[in-house]
Amino acid sequence: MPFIFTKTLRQFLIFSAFALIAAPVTGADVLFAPPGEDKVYELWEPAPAPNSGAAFVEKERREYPYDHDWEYWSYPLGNGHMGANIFGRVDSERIQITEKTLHNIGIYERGGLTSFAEINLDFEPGEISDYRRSLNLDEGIAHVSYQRDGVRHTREYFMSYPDRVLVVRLTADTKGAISFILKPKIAFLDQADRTGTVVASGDLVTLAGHMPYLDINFEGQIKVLNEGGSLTSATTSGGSQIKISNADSVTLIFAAGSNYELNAQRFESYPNNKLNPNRFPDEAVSATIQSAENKGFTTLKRRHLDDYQNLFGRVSLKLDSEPSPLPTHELLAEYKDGQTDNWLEELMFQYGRYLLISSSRETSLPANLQGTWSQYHYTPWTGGYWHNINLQMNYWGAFSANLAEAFEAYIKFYEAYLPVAEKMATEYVEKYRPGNLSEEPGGNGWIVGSGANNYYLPFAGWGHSGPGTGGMTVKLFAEYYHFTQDTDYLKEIGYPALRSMSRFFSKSLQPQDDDTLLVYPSASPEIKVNDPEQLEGIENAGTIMDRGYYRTIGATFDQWAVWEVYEETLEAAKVLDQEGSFTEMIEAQQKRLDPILIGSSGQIKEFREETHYGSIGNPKHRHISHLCALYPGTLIDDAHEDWQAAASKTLDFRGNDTTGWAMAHRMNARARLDEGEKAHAVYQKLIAEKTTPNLWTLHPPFQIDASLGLVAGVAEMLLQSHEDYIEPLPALPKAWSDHGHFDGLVARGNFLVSVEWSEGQATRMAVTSRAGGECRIRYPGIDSTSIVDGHGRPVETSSDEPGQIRFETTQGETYHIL
Ligand code: FUC
Repeated sequence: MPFIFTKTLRQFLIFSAFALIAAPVTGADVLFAPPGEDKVYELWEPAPAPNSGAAFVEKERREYPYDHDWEYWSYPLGNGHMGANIFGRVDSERIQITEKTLHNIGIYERGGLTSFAEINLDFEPGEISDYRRSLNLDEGIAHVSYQRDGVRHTREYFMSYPDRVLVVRLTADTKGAISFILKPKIAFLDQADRTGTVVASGDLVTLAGHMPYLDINFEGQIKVLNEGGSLTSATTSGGSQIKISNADSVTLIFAAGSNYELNAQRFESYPNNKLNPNRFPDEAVSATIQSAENKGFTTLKRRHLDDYQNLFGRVSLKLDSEPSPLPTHELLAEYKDGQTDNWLEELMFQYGRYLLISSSRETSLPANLQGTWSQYHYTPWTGGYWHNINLQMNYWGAFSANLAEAFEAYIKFYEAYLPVAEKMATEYVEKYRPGNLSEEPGGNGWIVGSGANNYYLPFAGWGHSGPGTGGMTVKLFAEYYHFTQDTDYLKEIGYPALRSMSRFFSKSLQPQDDDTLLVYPSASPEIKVNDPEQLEGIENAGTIMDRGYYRTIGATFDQWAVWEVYEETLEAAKVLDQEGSFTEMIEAQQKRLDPILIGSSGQIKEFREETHYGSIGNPKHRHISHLCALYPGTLIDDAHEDWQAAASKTLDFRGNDTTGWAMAHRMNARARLDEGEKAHAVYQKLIAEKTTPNLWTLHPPFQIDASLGLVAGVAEMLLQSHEDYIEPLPALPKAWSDHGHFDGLVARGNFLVSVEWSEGQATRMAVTSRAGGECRIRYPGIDSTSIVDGHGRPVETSSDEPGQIRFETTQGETYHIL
């Protein structure tokens, strides 16, 4: 299923962006070093992260705990399964570990992510100088370097996906200079929700325990591999440790696991019968450690780099930027102070790609609300999969930013929860639309509600989110196909998911007197009416539910979701030649949805009964769910200029004073409208107001969605392809326009695209066809350019109208637009 990124493709890619052009084209073996590409993407600081300890949390933000040191200053590493936060300290180093399956009861008593372990490395005091720590994004490696009493000490940290371990390597420029005490702890062992032991024996520390609530058995092991010097281990009731004395170098290998298995049973009942209490992760964790030990540090590092760089290295970017010499917190402080810097904007994009690679891999669980990182006993919002925007936002950028494999984590998750999602759809139809009930298994489609986690799937359609959450989710399944063109996937997974969601939607619609079909019951995620007086005088007003949530009929979000899912289902059916009575039925229904209405203020209405802008709900609300029809949807498109104008106006009304993720959504929406300056302005605001010195982004508190959503946003400003054409530079803001390029972004149809620009105009463009098929490009003046293939042979093109061309492509071939 995953597409393969071969060396030849990479060569094509580098070649295509930077080579040739005026000179005769000689073939893919011509390689030019990309000019000015010797830059290093890194976060760095001249001081260790502050640390008040795991137990020290503040409670300010909506009563959620937060650890300022961890959230602002530590560097995150991850391999999808685990996360590690590195503080880089020289007195007592703190490495905090998260393992995605470790959950306690959580703040809503439906399960929630909890921290796994705290590993300290206690060093002797000494005279420290010349300190530097960094997180190198080109390598996926954190570094610490300093002089202690005249000896240079260096550390490297990486989280390997292929070997499923965290590796920490300590070296010094003087033999025998490395001494420290390794003190691992099970996080929050003083809390009643877990028991466990930490046993140090020889060169190994084992942290093993049990969490009765979900029957979790967990285990972590740390192996110490020293060259030179000696080890002494001690296990006492006060803690277990290994003392490392006078080593030349030390490698620490950490692995962890639990008895969690991803399958339908996880979601069946709550909270009982979740896991098999007689299964223990000991054997698997021991085998992982053994296998990593056998490989040794050099091999582990090479395997990590091969794996990581194959993903990270796919996109090169230059946003008219020069690398900054400043430490990251100073760069950010200056930015917040108004000295905006394109380098930081470029770095945030690449960092978002790094965070996605680190938190979502083919065999891991998906990226959750905090990616894969939590230092908390009770993670804010449970650290779950919030399906009323956050989860989807995590993956919006995956496809265009050339990381489609990251979404496979979610596909596996979906396959596991599907039987329960189908049962819930049946319950839903039974409850609200009993006349439409099908008795067949899966016959009512599937649904997914908002606050899911690894052990729990919520019902959709309560007051705070309508059935559209499932529609917004399955849209990602369609995008996976558009970007990869993987028809086997479409046949086996994508189309069945779309078709089944369409089936559910077809049952949730209620015919109206005016012949429209409206979703009932329906809601726009999180919209509340706090004062019932607001609804006075509004004809056909909905109902105020528990806690103020507003329930209605045919909210724009739900109507859009039905329209979009029908559209994708119809398209997929055509690709697979599966059209028939079902597709005819939904095609007929799609025409009766009347999804977009314009209100008296010229706004896109969020609710059909809405009059002027803001007449229902909070006019400054963070959610802009009705504008999902614009992004990630395709309903508000170039064929509907009036809707686009209304969407722009709605964004103006809503404003940008909002949470981190909500800014990222606005950025994408503005990009879709080709409003480059406005997209850029909200991006700048996200960096200035919601970004921490470790470049994480905040709701607040910390959530991963804005960091991943902005990846989609930047890509959307540079390249679009949702309207059947590849459109380079649709929303290039002035600040980036003098000179820049991108190389390796992906367009629908699975075209790898490279563009160079100068003074706001594309000056070179190359497209590598990864799946064959027709390539269509829209760009002013493109119909008067000529196109050659990778061998310099002219390519025949045709043009339907000015500014557009189309031509047939051969899989694997690169086309240069001159
Ligand atoms: C949605 C949002 C909140 C928050 C939560 C995790 O409910 O409305 O702002 O991001 O998810």
